[in-house]
Amino acid sequence: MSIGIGVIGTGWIGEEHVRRLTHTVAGSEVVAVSDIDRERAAQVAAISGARVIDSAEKLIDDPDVEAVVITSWGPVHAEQVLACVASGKPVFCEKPLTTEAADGLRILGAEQEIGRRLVQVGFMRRYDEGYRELKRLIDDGAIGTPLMAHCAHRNPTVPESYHSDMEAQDTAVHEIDTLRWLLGDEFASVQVLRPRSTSKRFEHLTDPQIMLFETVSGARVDVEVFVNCQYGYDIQCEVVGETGAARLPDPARVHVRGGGGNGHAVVQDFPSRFAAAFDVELQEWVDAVGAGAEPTGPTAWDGYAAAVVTDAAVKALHSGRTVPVELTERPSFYAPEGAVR
Ligand code: NAD
Ligand code: ISE
Repeated sequence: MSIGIGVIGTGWIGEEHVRRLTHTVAGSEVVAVSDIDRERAAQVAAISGARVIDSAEKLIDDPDVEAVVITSWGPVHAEQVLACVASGKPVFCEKPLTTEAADGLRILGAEQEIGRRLVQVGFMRRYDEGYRELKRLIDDGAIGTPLMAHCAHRNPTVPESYHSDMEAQDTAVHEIDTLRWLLGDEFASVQVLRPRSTSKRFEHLTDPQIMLFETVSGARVDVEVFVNCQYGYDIQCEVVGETGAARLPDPARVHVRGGGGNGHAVVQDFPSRFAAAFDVELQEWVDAVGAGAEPTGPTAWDGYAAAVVTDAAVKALHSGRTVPVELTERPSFYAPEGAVR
């Protein structure tokens, strides 16, 4: 028996997830899609033979839809997630859960009121084999207590609609979630530095940015966000502990010597860099939904905590100051480690 899934937002990643849920993930069937761009929705619906439904609200209420995947734009996630929770349906929401932390708090309240965790957030790096190995090493004490982490998040280019706040809200949000999970620590403050801007950006964009975080236990994390690096999709992460350092591996690529060089090709985009992670992420979500269990991945708390940090990073970018990260007390409903592996 397959789970009937409704997908809201049939843009770039919506289409990817419809393909994945149709051809790769076992136990799922995309039965309905919705997008404000109806023509686009119809094209994507054809991948799985799904119905096109006029609005997100109607899709959520549709009796054939047993669970919802939200892949619309970040600023509209909050209301759509709240509608899913109100209907008692499990919902997988692409990151960011909300672009503002206040909306995340509303989602935490709604889930607690209904008394069941229904929300999973699409922080897919937790499903990447390299990051999982890093996490195992840190948890096993292989590098001692973590003191620092150095990260880089480089995209080749971004569209003109991408703006400076999105370097935190849309891009560094991945490192923010991943480092909370890897270190088992919350962020306490953030400062944002503006290096010389690249001439390859759209004029309105501050790029690159360097985000400097301090965690509650005093570790330091630096994240270089550079979304017009031109040469490829490059994700770097090194965690330095008291007795060793552990670095995220580059994706497996054949090493070539010759033609005056000695190295391997750089991955060009995030779909190929994290394809396997997306597959595992959605399979585990479908398995949990199919079993009638609560989701096992990143929770609404994780989505809220990330949004508090990105709110602070946006303030830090505009003010030039170090901004504190102020989380509300974690409700016992979200276990101390949440669903974090
Ligand atoms: P996109 O612009 O290609 O697609 C978004 C779609 O949502 C568009 O078709 C738009 O018409 C639709 N939409 C907007 N408002 C809507 C509404 N109210 N109801 C229904 N549809 C609506 O964007 P994208 O790149 O596919 O990104 C979508 C989301 O996925 C974003 O939150 C983004 O951050 C996230 N994302 C995550 C990853 C990842 O690595 N996990 C990668 C890419 C995108
Ligand atoms: C995009 O939305 C993603 O989530 C990608 O993983 C990230 O690399 C990119 O910067 C975002 O815009």
